[in-house]
Amino acid sequence: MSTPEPEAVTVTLVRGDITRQSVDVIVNAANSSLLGGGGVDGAVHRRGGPEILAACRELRASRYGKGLPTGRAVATTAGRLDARWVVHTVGPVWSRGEDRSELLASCYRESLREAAELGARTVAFPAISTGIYGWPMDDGARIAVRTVLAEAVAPVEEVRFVLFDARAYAVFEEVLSAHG
Ligand code: AR6
Repeated sequence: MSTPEPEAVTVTLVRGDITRQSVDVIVNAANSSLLGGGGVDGAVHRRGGPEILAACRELRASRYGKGLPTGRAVATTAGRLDARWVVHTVGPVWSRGEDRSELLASCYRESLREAAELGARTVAFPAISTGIYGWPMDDGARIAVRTVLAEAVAPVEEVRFVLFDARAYAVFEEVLSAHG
């Protein structure tokens, strides 16, 4: 008996605002509180409306009383966004003295697992931890691309990295082309 080949996921790059994407899942670069913040998180709640925050509050009152741990992911409604779900994940804060790469990889892996369980085909990611959390863009891009190529499974068909500015886009483009 032969083992079926894993379906290759298509990785695409887009420059822009992740909250403007039409996909099944928009991944939010959240914090442990799940109650909002700046950057992607602020934009997701602003544009997605109060339904998302209400769902996050429910998660805090039930499964995540102490907050969502770093490296983990959880789904809610996408509210008014043009998506079916928002998957919230908590990236690690960059540290010069401590290697937290595995936690950053875990964000991508756990978000993809959550997306696949929901039945998502298309998933949009921001460059997690590379904003307010201070992760260097080149290293963040390497971890993101490597983890997505290794971990994305059916029914996920397309993973779209949505990069806010030209520099982030260029860095991801270079890392992606290095993977052939
Ligand atoms: N669309 C796409 N990318 C964006 C957008 C957007 N609308 N806004 C920012 N970026 P960040 P983090 C880029 O700070 O570093 C929040 O307060 C940004 O340029 O959103 O994981 C949370 O509540 C950067 O490259 O997330 C946490 O407290 C990348 O997205 C904390 O920030 C991630 O930047 C999380 O920090």
